[in-house]
Amino acid sequence: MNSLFKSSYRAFTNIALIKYWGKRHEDLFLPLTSSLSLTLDAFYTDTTVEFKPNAKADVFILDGVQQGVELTQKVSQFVDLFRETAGMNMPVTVTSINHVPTAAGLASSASAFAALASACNGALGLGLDNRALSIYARQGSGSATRSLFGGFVVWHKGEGEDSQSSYAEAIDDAEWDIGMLVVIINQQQKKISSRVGMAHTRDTSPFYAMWPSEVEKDLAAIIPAIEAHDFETVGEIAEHNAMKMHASILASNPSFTYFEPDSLVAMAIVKELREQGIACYVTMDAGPNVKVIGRLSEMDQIIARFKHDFKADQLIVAKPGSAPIELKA
Ligand code: 2P0
Repeated sequence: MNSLFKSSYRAFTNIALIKYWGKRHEDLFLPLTSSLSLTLDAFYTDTTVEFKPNAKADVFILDGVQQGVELTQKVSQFVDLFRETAGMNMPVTVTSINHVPTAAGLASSASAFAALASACNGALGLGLDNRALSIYARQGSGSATRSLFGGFVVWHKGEGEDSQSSYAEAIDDAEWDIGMLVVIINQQQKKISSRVGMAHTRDTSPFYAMWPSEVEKDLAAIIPAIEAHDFETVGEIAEHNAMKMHASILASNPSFTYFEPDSLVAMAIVKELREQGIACYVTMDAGPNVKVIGRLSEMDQIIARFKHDFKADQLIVAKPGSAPIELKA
């Protein structure tokens, strides 16, 4: 519903094919490298923002539960970016429903901050475009930058400490034969958040020195492959990029990993499918869940094989998703 000072948006999560792992500026959420993702339709956050001139304080309700001081403050600080832009200071009530297994490596923060940025823009009538909103979303969570667009999206790292130069851009609508099978291995909160994990990797992993140049190479190779709809090259580059990120994480000191035994089971299945002539590839984020990049036209065969080792409710097919959409009453 959208009335005076009120607006609702749905934003979709995204999964990086070329990962963001490490910041050069913590407070501004400026990344060390650019990254590239595919927005997915199956995981999203619905958020309503309402500014209330007579309210006493900000309120944040997530999945029907009013949140405590810590999370509310996080939301308040983010909304402050918009209140400053609008030159007003009205309290806000933010109501969100997450259709994403929270903090299980499915980037709920990506859809959450993209939806919140879009709804703040709508509620305050600021008229910012999605590129401008991606700069706001970035300051909530890095991966949220990319959820302001649909299909394949690049997040440009930008220059120096210039916040305005680090934004997202859509490069391809992904309306071809590509999607993801998300294999839910564990829905529990992850033990080491991305924020902590990426700083630890950057600061202690000797392999991290190679990461920025590997990302540059992978981006330069994957963008033309996406433009050519070359599924196999896209998948190969994405899988290799994810493994390089996880190898760099493993080489941290003290070492850690997001892999769990079933993550390795899923990876072995993907190799087996490839040997049988079904091209599919693995990517993984800051959690144990495995995302299988596959042709939508071959998903039934991929799922049939996964069902030997996983339950049906652990397997979710996602098609490419869109930019945030306004929810009207
Ligand atoms: C990505 N991930 O590119 C990478 C790959 C997880 C692994 O972005 O500190 O929640 O809020 O910027 O965005 C997850 O990290 O971290 C993430 P912050 P974020 O999708």
